[in-house]
Formats: sequence, C-alpha cells, structure tokens
Amino acid sequence: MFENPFMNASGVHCMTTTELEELAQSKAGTFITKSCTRNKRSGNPEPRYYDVALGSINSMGLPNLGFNYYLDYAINYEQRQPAKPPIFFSIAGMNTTENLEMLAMIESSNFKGITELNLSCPNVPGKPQLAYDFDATFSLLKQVFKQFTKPLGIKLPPYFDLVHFDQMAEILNQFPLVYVNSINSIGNGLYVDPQKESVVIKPKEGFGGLGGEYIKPTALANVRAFYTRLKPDIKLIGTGGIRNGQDAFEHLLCGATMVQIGTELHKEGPSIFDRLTKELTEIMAEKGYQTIEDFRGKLKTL
Ligand code: RRO
Repeated sequence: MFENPFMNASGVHCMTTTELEELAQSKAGTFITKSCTRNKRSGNPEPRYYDVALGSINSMGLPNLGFNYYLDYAINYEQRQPAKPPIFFSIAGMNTTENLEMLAMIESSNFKGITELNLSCPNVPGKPQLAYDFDATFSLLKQVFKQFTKPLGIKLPPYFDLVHFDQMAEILNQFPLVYVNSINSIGNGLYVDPQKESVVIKPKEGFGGLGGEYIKPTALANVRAFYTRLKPDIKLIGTGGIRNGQDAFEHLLCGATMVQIGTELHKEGPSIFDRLTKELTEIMAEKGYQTIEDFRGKLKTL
C-alpha cells in the first residue's frame, strides 16, 4: 500500500489546507495533518521555530486550526482521491477527556485513514510529554481502545534507556496499535547564539524541541529498539534526522515501514520528496535491492 515510504512529519508544512494540498501534489507517498486540539489554538509567542546548521529548535506550542478544520479536509481529500494511499490525521488533546472526545468523533465520522495520537508534544508550558509517564500512557491506551476501532498509531518521544524501551514495548504490545512513530523532537534543548549572547526562540526562555541532523542517532536507536521489541503487527514509522536518501535507507534498515521528514522539509519545501525518492532509488539500485522489503529491518550486528 505504501510503495513510496516518504511523508512529512506532523507539524511541518501541514497547518493549512494550502500546505496540505502542496504535500498531496508532491512526490510524498502520503502525508499527515498538524497535530490538532478540539478548538483552534494560536500557540506560543514568536519567534518559535529556528533553523540552525545541524537542525532546528522549535517551541510552537501546538498552534492549529482546530479538529474540525483538519477532519473536514481529510474527509474531503479522501472523497476527491479515493485511489490514493490513506492520509494520516494527527491529534494531540490537552488531556484524556479531549483525546477521547476527538477519537469518538473520528470513530463516528466518514474518515477512512489512519489516526496518529501524539503523546509527545514537548512545548506546552506546564504539560509534560505524556509518554514519559508509563502508567498514564497505559491507562490512556486502555480507555482509547475501549471505544476506538479504526486504525490508530502513536507518536512517541525519544527514550534513552534500554529498560525504558523494554517497559514501553511491554505496554504497547498489549494494544492493537497499527504503528509506533519514533521520534518526536528531542524535548527541551537549548540553542545559544554566541554573537548575540542570546537564545534564538522566545517561548520558555529559549528551550525547545530539537530536530534534524542532531537527532538522527537517537531516532535510529528508538526505531531499532522498538522494531526488535514490538509484535510484528505494530509497524514502525521512522522520524528524525532524515536529510537525504542515505538517512532514509538507514531508518528502513533499522525497521521503519515509513519515514517522515520534518526539519529538512521545513528548510527545502515539498520538492524535497523528489530528491529523496531519487536518492533512495539510486542507493537501492547500487546495492542491487529491488524492493524495500529486501532490506527492511535487516540491520547487522557485530
Ligand atoms: O506544536 C509544537 O510545539 C510541537 C508539537 Br505538538 C510536537 O509534537 N512536537 C514538536 O516538536 N512541536
């Protein structure tokens, strides 16, 4: 179904229907909407996203045009493009009630695509990333799957400890998730401009989620750790540090089924998907691989 593994990472180039249509018309295999809340939010004060040489730092604060805006777009897209691969719809409620309410509305709607529950937004002041609380994650997923029967994936923050991979995988394996998306930005980094002797984004005294080249090894570790721990029906989406075909190849080798592009899509725009597709195809041809299945997950150890 997903011959082309490339898509945007939620948050980048997917806030408005204009941006979403640009993704729809790009070489991406499919695309995902900006994480939304029940009602629209303006997010944190600007500047709140900053590109740096090795990546990006953001503290957007979940600005979005509201649940109905994205659900209407997604359903309309499906009706216009019934033959296209499924579209992904991202939600990030501020609490359990809001998440369950949005899921109930998706459940009873005509939406046929895949829902992504974002458990890892690092940028709403006072709200910790839910998936760092293992008990709260288990309890939320229990409630979610009591009512929700459509395909559901979750977006996780990065973990940095093998025991945490074990514990989270044990929780996730109890649920009929269709995928796990690793990773969200590495939360609460701090970028310093030495000339100005200043931080570069306004919210939270300059603290924000890191993306891009900085985070690729952490992203690959998370994809690999979950690929080797989750039951095979839970697929992996690999996100983090993909700037070229080789980075995508590495994510696929670690076990990703799809790969998402955030920082580099923000820098380059949707034409990046032409370049990435071409570069990955070239690498596969050089290595003599006909399909992604020939090498997916087959990372060697020493
Ligand atoms: O909007 C954001 O600040 C944001 C979100 Br919801 C997220 O999941 N990840 C991120 O880096 N920024």
